Amino acid sequence: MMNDPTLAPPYDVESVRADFPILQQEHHPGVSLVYLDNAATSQKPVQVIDALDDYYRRYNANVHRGIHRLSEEATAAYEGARIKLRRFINAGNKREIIFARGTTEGINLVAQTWGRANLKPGDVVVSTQMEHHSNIVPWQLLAMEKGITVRYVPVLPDGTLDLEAYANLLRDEPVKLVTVVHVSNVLGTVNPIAEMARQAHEAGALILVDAAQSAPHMPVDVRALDVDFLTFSGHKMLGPTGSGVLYGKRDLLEAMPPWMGGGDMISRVSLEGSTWNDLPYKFEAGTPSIAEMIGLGYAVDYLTALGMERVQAHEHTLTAYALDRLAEVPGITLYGPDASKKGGVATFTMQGIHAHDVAQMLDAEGVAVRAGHHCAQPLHDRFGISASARASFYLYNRPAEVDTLIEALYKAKKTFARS
Ligand code: 7TS
Repeated sequence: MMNDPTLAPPYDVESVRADFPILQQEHHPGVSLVYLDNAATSQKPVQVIDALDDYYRRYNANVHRGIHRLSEEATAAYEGARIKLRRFINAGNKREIIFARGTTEGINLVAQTWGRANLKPGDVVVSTQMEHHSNIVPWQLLAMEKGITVRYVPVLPDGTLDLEAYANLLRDEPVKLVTVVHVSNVLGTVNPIAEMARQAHEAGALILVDAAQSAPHMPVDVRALDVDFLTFSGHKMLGPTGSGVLYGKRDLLEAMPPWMGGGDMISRVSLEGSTWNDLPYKFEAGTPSIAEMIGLGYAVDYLTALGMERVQAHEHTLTAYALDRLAEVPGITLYGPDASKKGGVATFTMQGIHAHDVAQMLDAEGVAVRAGHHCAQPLHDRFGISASARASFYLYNRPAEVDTLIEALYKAKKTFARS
């Protein structure tokens, strides 16, 4: 019965907002904060802030080491977070949940362990033109080292991937790995990962998914998608910076060599050589981000209690409204597909006003957006622009904030018309 959406209480954005202390403050004297930079990082609810506070006040200790009570409590909370994260993405086993500092580290881990061990000169890795730099540069580094080739699936004018080109690459080239973003941080495009995974596997390739912009905003089920690796950042989903996850299928992770060497990742060390710890610890060298991962566990509790379907529906309504209203503003160009095909991102340029100036003028009105290339320069090159402004939404944003954004944009236009 719990899953019957007709029985769920309506989404109450005001009670969600009440959990976020930062949203209660003024951005400038007399101007309230309209935080629309959620694709960069999310704000944190009091439940997560309190979890960090409680850890440092009451049971701060290193994990997996001490026999004392504090260390046991810290270890239980830290490993408890792993179980929460396993459930959150429906992984089959908690050993498949590798804790990492974020998406960037997750991708680099796969490149440096699986990639180094399995790729040889001539092998092809397929990425796309809409990737964040963190899913381009690690493969370029590997290409310099191993002589592999990186190919990119082009982006069509509507901001979706050219899936015909993708199928052709898989058919014509010795592709060993497809590495693709689930939801673009600029266009908002939701890529058809289950279908892309099916095609990759049919061609004998593995697939790695950058879920930095999907895991915080929609249900993600690694088994339903049938992906080999998937990674995301805690700080974009209400959790602390320095927290994140790399999911990998167990047999793949078992066969991969470790990456960083040090404490915790070994089984036995002698001066002649060492053996490795079991999963997931083989990939978790050194003292990890203990408080941060515990905090991320609380963030997952918060998201799960709200329900990811409801978070997604709320953001969809906001995005559709924002795109409609933005389209009314003269001189605006919007990038990416329509609301039905995208996550909570609205990226635009304004004729005659540089994106940085747009962001600065919005800031004066209390509206925080990001301007620049959003760590996706090849994508900006594709659309022939060097910078854009981006409003990105999350579970605490309300339609009235879209209105504030639009009013601030009209004001910016007026100011520029005068100058
Ligand atoms: N992949 C995508 C799709 C992202 O949006 C980001 C961060 C990353 C990877 C890297 O995540 P990190 O947590 O390891 O840094 N994106 C953004 C952004 O759009 N604005 O600021 C950071």
